Amino acid sequence: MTRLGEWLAESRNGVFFGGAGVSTDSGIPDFRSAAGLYTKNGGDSPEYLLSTECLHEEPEKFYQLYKTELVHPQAQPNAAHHHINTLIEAGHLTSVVTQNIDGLHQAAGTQQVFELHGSAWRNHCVGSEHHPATLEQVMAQPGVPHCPQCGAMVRPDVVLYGEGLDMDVLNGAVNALANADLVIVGGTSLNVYPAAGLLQYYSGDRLVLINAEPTGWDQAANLVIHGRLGETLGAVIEEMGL
Ligand code: CNA
Repeated sequence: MTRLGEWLAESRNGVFFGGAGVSTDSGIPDFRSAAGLYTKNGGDSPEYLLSTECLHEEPEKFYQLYKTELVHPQAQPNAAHHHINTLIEAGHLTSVVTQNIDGLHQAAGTQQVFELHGSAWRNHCVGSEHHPATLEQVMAQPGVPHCPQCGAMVRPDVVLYGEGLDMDVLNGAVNALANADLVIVGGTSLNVYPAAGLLQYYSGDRLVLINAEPTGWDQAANLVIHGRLGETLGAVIEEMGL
């Protein structure tokens, strides 16, 4: 058996920690690989275009990028989301900590998901009443969406550059990582903080990194696999007979 297969088979409390690379096979581009967002948008940086400053000062610009590049309501979970859910159902992993905002782990059946950066599927207006809005309502209006009830701009419940993480989500993720007997990190360049820094709460010796490219955390991991997530997890699940 491979080392990953052995560790997963022994794990009862594992956590999967992921990023945009988990969803690339669903047709959602990530930020930092060759075809990602960071190689496009010549002028403004993605950090500015996805910041709270841009949302409030140039909402048209924000929504232009957000609606065309970041949000893909038709996307379906891919093999990686399904394999992770299989490992949860088999009792080897307990939860997912994700930087993604696409809701695809839940679409694959996973219930315990700590969405560090929120979800595109939840939205509210910036008026004093914070009326909720659906993603459908956001996407149906051209350009900047407005609240049908009060007319204020609608914004997604996602954590933009310049904003802090939700404390309940953060505490849940920290707790899961601190109690984990194995952590599999997959499909993330681990460049975005504070999310990447949460890995420091895992104090065990089974930190596994699965990523298409090297990351700055490769030296800190106990096992590094440079490969595609769907295929790597598919092979290990087969090996485990799941
Ligand atoms: P990133 O910085 O773009 O890194 C993604 C990493 O995944 C890269 O190192 C790729 O090499 C790797 N990768 C891509 N596809 C695969 C694959 N199939 N198998 C294995 N590795 C792969 O993205 P991060 O998540 O690290 O950055 C954090 C940002 C990106 C968060 O704030 C996210 O909200 C944001 N984001 C989210 C989505 C989404 O919700 N699907 C999409 C794009 C960006």
